[in-house]
Amino acid sequence: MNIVDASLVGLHWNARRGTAGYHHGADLNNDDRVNILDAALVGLNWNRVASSGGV
Ligand SMILES: [Ca+2]
Repeated sequence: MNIVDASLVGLHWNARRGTAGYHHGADLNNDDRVNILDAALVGLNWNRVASSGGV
């Protein structure tokens, strides 16, 4: 997680899967929405590599 991940979450904030604003890279917990839970994951995993392999 780094500034790129944080930027993706910000750019795609509140987007849902299937909409134009959605980006898989911003949906860190894969719940089909980009929201506070994804932002929290960025904070928790700052400077760590995502176990899922990332984007
Ligand atoms: Ca999410």
